[in-house]
Amino acid sequence: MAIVTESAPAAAPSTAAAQPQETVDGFKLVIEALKLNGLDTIYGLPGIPITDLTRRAQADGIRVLSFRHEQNAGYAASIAGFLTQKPGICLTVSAPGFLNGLNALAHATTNCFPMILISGSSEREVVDLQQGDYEEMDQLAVAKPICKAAFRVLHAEDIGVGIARAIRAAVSGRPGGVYLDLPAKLFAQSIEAEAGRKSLIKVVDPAPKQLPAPDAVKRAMDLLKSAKKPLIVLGKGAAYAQADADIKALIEKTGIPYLPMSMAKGLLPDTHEQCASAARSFVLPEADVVMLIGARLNWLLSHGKGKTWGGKSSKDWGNQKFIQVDISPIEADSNVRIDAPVVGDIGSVVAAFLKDIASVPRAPADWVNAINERKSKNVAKMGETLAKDPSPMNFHSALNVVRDIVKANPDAMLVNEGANALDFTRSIVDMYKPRKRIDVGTWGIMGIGMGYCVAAAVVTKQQVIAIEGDSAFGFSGMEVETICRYDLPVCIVVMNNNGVYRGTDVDPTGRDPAPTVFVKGARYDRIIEAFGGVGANATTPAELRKAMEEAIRSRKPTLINAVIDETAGTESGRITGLNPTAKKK
Ligand code: ADP
Ligand code: TZD
Ligand code: MG
Repeated sequence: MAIVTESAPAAAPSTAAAQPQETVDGFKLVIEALKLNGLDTIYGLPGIPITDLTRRAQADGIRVLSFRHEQNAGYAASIAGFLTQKPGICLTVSAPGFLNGLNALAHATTNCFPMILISGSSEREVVDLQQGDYEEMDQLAVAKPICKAAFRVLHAEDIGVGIARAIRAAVSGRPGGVYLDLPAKLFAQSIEAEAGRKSLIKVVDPAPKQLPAPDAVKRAMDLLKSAKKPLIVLGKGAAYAQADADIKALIEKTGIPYLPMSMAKGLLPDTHEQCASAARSFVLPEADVVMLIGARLNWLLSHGKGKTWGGKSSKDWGNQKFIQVDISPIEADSNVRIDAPVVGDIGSVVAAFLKDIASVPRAPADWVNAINERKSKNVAKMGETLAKDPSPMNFHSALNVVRDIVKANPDAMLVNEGANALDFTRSIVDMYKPRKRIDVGTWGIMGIGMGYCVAAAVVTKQQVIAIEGDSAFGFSGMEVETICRYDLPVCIVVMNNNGVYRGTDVDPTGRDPAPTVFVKGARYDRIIEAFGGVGANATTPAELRKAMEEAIRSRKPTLINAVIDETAGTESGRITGLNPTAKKK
C-alpha cells in the first residue's frame, strides 16, 4: 500500500487525478483503533515519540491521564482492566519509560488483569544494528518473557490488526498483560484515508465464553454432593468475572460456607452469615471438599498443603478433595491434586452448576454450627480489641474508624497496601459490594497505591479511600499531584508508624538510621498541600474520623497523616514466616 504525505497528490487514479488525496497518519489510526474498540482512557506519560499521540488522543475525546512516573500509570491501567474487563491502556516513551512501565505489565500478567502497554520505540534499523539511537532498546525482546503476548507494528496499515490482536490477547482466556511496540516512524506514516478506515478492526467477541464440558460439571457436582464439610473459596478471578448474582445464588442455595480471598471480599458482604473469614484457620484444615472459584493454590493459600490444610508437615497434603473452577486449563494440579477440575469462564461454569443446584444437599448443620461457634468467638475477641482506645493510636483503633466509614460508604473503593497496614485492614475492614477492594495482589507489591487511586476514581467515579503504609505510600507518593490535578475524590490515609513494619529499629553501630526506619514524626499531610489538596494530621481515632468524614463530604483530594504507635506492627505483617532471618527472634 502506497504511503503518501498529508498533502501529496493522489497517484493518478482515473477521475480525481488533480485532487489532493485525503490521508490519515499513524497517530490518527492508533486513536481511531482504540476508540472503535471502546478504549476511551489512556494512562501514560508523554515524551518522544508519543507526545503528539497524547495530545491528539485528548483532542479526539479520549481521556488522557498523565502521570509523574510510568509505573504508576501502568498500575492504573492494570486495575482499570480488572474493574472493566477491557484492557487498560498504558502509554510510555521508549527505553526508560518503557522499562518503568514493565513492572506493571508483569504485575498485570501475574494477577490475570487485562492490560496493554503501548510504548513508542526508536528507529528499528539503528536499534537492531546497535548503532546508539536515542533511547535505543530492543523493547519487544525485553517485554516478551513477562507478558502474555507482545506485538510490533511497522506499517500504518497494520495498526488495526496490531491493536485487535493486543485486545484479544489481553482479555481472552486467562487475562494478562500485552505489549505493543510502536516505533517512532510509524506515527508519521500516512496512508490513504479510506484504506486506513478499512484497515481498522472492531473486535467481535474479544473474550469468548468458555463453556465447561458437561462431564466436568457433573464430576464437580457429584463431589460436592458427597461433602460433609464443604467450603467455597472465592478468588479475584471470581470478582473479575462479574458473575455476582450467580455466585451469590450458588452460595446461598447450598448454604456452603465460603472464604473470600483479599480482592474477592465484598462479592457477598463480609458480614454474610456464611462468610467464614473469621474462622479461616478452622475451616481450611477441616473442610473435606473445597471448591476454588477463580483462586489459585499459590502461596496465598499455602499451596493447598501443609499445616494450614491439616497436613502434618509443610509439604504434607491435607485430606480435602478439590474442585477447581478456572479458565486456564493448565492451572489444575499445579500444587496438589485437583479431583474435579472445571475449565471454563466462571459465569458459564457457575450457571451450569446452578442448573443442578437443587440436588446438592444443604451444608450439614454440624459443620455450619462448628464454624459459627469459632466465628463468634473470634469476632468477640476482635470486638474487644477494636473497642480499646490506646494512646498513641494503633492499627486497630485507627482501622476501627475506617471500618465504620467504609460501612457507611459501601460504594467507596478501598485501595490498600503496606505490610501491617495491609493485613490489619484486610481483616478488620468489612467490604459490602463486589470489586470495591483493590490491593497488592498476587505478588504483594508495594507501589500500586496512587496509580490504583487514580484509576479507581476515573473508572468508578466513586469516592476512593486508600489505606497506605508509610513505606508503601512512598513508592507512588508523587502521584498526589496527579490526584490533585484531576481533582479526584481520593482520601489517602497514611498509617505512619515511622517505617517498614515498625519504627523502632536501630543501627547497632550507631552510624545511620536502621534500614527499616524513616524520618520520625514525618508529616505526609503536607505533601498534598503543596498541590492544593487538603492535609490533616490525626493522632486520635476522633481526629481521623473527622478528617475522613470531611474528605468524603467534600470529595476533595485529601491526605491524612495517621500517627500510629511505632511499636505496634510486626515484622512482615502476617507473613513473618516467609522471612529468612539470621537469628529467629
Ligand atoms: P486470588 O489471589 O484472589 O486467590 P488468583 O489471582 O490466584 O486469585 O486466581 C485468579 C484465577 O482466576 C486465575 O487462575 C485465573 O485464571 C482465573 N480467572 C480469571 N478470570 C476468570 C474467568 N473469567 N473465568 C474463570 N477463571 C478466571
Ligand atoms: N518492594 C516492593 C516493590 N514490594 C515489596 N513488597 C517490598 C519492596 C518489601 N516490602 C513488603 O513486603 S511490605 C513493605 C516492603 C518494603 C513496606 C511495609 O511498610 P509499610 O507498612 O510502612 O508500608 P507497615 O504498616 O509499617 O507494616
Ligand atoms: Mg509503616
